[in-house]
Formats: sequence, structure tokens, C-alpha cells
Amino acid sequence: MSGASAVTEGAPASYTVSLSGTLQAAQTASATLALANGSAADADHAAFAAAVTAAINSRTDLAFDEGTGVLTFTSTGAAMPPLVITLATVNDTLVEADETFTVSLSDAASPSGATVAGSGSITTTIHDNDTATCP
Ligand SMILES: [Ca+2]
Ligand SMILES: [Ca+2]
Repeated sequence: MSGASAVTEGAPASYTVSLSGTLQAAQTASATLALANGSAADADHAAFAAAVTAAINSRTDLAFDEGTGVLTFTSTGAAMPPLVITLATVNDTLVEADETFTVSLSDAASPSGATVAGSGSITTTIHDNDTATCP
């Protein structure tokens, strides 16, 4: 996966999940997607699982379990179009230090027996856009 290493507070961060190689039709591949806060808190960004679901939208080749974080791709016999996840960051009015969180992909495998490998993580820094002023 690839994605944003830094965004300004209030701007969206985007992450792209792709699969190189083309699986035979009906073969499946799965991986676990997760977000872990570093110095950021849940209030600093939108809910990651909901963002993944929104990114899949009406695609029928992908399914995501918001409880377990498992993303499953079922091949149509063509290459998987990349999945672009857009995660909003919250433009609060607090004066803060930069905040970090990490989006990771792990446990890539194929329940249907194809050979699928992959992992990776991206740490994104939210740069604060608020200032405090002493009059
Ligand atoms: Ca914030
Ligand atoms: Ca702020």
C-alpha cells in the first residue's frame, strides 16, 4: 500500500491498496487493514473502518469486515483496480503539536489457495494549523 506521510489538519489523507499480479477468476485474496493512533486520537481523524467501506462503495470485487478489518478481494479474472481510501482529518481549533497515526496492511493471504504476500505500514503526520498568540 501507499499513502500520505503528512497532511495539514483538516485535509484528507489518502491510502491506496493495490494487488500486483492477476488472480484467476474466483480466486480470493485477503488482508487486514488497521489504523493505530500514535500521538493522534480518534477525535483527530474520521473512523478508518467507515472510510474503507466508503471507498469500496458499490464495488462487488471487494468486501470489508469493519469488525475484524479483513479486506477480501474476489477476482473477476482481471487485475484488481486499486482501492483508494480517503480519510478525513478533523480541523479542530486546538493549538497542538503534530499528531501521528499509522495505517497498516498485514496478514495478506489467499483463502482460496493462490499465493499472495504483502505487508506494510504508513505513518501519517497531521500538521497542526492553529496558533496561539500572546497579545
Ligand atoms: Ca487535532
Ligand atoms: Ca488543531
